[in-house]
Amino acid sequence: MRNVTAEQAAALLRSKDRILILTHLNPDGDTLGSGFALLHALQHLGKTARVVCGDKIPPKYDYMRRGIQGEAGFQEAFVVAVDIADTKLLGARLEAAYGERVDLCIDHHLSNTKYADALFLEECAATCELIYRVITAMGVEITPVIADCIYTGLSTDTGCFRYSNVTPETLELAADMLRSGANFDDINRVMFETKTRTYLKLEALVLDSLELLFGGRCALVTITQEMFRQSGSNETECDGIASLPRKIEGVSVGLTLREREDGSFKVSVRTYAPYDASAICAKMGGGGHARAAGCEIEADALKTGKDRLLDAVGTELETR
Ligand SMILES: [Mn+2]
Repeated sequence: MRNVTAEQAAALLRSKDRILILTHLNPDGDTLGSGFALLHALQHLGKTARVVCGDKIPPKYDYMRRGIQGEAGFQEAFVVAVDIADTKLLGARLEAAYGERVDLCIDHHLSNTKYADALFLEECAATCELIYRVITAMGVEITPVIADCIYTGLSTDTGCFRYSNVTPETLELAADMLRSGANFDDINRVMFETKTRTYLKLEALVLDSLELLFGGRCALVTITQEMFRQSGSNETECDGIASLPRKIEGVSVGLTLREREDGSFKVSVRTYAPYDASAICAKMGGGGHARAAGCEIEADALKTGKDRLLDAVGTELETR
């Protein structure tokens, strides 16, 4: 593994063709915005590229695909991962195929496991900030669709510019994307306002599962497969739920446990300063950012997994 700059990443991409862009499981606005912005930029340079994801990409992101040319018979010659801290986040199928052969990774997670041959890593609000720097270093103009993609990553990874990860540079880049024609009002509505009916039903069930712990300083909600069945919702609609527990007055650590089909649980941890979500998740073999991180609980180990998680939370609340 070698660390590279935006300019070096751009030079690398310029020298390659047939570029496969990997995005993470449970895809969000940042991994998809990064992937599709890069894909559009590469197409501009006359290259073929494709974005893939181990999960189905929700249709609300379809606007990122406008102007993409089909690439029948595409056979990748260079593999790029965007916004992916660990090859586990590719999902089993893509990890088996590409986990050991990622040529370039562009990422903003300090917990990155350095699996790629070349790594462009800086801590910032969204991987889209880094993608913007790579695209401009490649000499590609920011078209309206690229602006839409980058704006989406910036806004979704910052809770619409509300979280502490926002810097003056984040806001300046967002302003630049508006100048380049980003449909920010439509994007904000789709990402932050619009809820499906099935999601609202799910949210009601999830709120019923709420547990307040550590004297109300920690809140935990659980999403089960049964709740998906009852509400008609599914995991692609769960983005917003992780931020729910932390909204409760007095809560500094919010935990969301989401059951997968195989019975394992995905844990999302959201904190307020000074509590470190990535420190909590590191003790569970996971990682992420200071205020937003994730880890796993194995199938059939819910009780012990939850105990370990709450131990980690307790330590964090006591020692900070
Ligand atoms: Mn991200």
